[in-house]
Amino acid sequence: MACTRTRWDGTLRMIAACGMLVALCALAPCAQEAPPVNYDESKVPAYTLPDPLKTESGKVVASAEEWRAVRRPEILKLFETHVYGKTPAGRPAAMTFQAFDDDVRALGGVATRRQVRVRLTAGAEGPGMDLLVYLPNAAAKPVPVFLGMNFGGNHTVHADPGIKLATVWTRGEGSAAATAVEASRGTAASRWPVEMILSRGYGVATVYYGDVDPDFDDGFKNGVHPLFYREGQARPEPGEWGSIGAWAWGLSRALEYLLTDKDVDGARVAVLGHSRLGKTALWAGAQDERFALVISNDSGCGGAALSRRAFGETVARINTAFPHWFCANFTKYNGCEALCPVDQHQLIALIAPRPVYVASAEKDQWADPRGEFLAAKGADPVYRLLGTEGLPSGDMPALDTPVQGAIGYHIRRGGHDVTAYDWERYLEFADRHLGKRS
Ligand code: GTR
Repeated sequence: MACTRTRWDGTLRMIAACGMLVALCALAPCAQEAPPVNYDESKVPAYTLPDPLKTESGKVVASAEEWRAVRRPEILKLFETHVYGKTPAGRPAAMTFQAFDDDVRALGGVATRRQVRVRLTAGAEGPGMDLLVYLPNAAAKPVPVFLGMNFGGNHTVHADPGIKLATVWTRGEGSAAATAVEASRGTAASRWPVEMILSRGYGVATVYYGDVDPDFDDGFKNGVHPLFYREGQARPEPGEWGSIGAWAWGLSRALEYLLTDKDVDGARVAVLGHSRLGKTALWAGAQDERFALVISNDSGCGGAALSRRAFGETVARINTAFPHWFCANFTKYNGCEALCPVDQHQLIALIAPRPVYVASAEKDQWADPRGEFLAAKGADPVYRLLGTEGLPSGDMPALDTPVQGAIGYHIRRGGHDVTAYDWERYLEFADRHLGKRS
């Protein structure tokens, strides 16, 4: 017998609907057909969030020590097993950084531009990634840096002709075999206000996510996954990493370059991302505590939004449209989010006590702005246990009215995008938490 969801009548009543749901769903898969998309708040199912401050054995976590020693590792493992899959540990032994560009008079003299080939294998033929870094010439070094992946190739973040064109599959340029073209230089520049970031004393670093794993479902034949296959293994196991896990891993490798750059303050690197790359930034920040600050821009389902609300994009829809993003185990929760032992507020809690910012957009209902706010709020008890001010507002703030504590949140006017408004908030938040050198 398969589970059928009853969220349409506004109540989950999972036990009634599924009959001995927990027992049965452990044996039988949930219904895989995607129900209609719900955008009606009154039809959000009743749900209970897993308590981030109660251990799997039911013990209340009452101290920072217990959080660190017991509960945090438990939650991390649950996300590895059920959502993103487990990532191979650490950096590849053969990883090297090969700088191929260092222009101290870039962008009309305001920036130093560095480009580095991060080789992940001993031979040049294996997957590797190009890291683009701009540092503000006017600021005292070392500087804090924002690091994020981009969707279209490094050359799309700025029209600067010195940026190397992406060489592997480029999203949105025709076919899966397309490579980057000159005409696409600067096409994502509105999402990367490089001069504004530099003028505030920060550096900015980016990597094209397709360098780490091209974003299509090829059974994990390309990208970094095969580098870690055991003898005879052809694809990740159900509890091993998907593409989001790989992209997050790539961000940690990029951070490792930044830690070697004397002009970068490696203790003040913020990781950020938009949409699927916002999901990626959260997972990177949750796993890798070297990231000092984490920013999720419109990350939605499988990112900052609570899965149990099933509002807008759902687990079933995301796993169907993007079967390569999460681990195969995550499909068990298609239509049965309440059975997943974690929800996304606990992903945010894994970042505690480091500052985290969750941003939503009014017209981005697919990403469930309220679910993103409620996940930030759901992480608040952990932030408070660890001695921070947490999220300073218990109620969802009005449009364009940011709240900023150790957890920041805003919902701005407009749609699914990264805008100057978002960046202004991130810079304020970073000033507050990472400080600036004079
Ligand atoms: C959508 C997807 C979202 C979000 C977005 C993006 O198609 O449903 O989860 O990740 O793509 O990354 O732009």
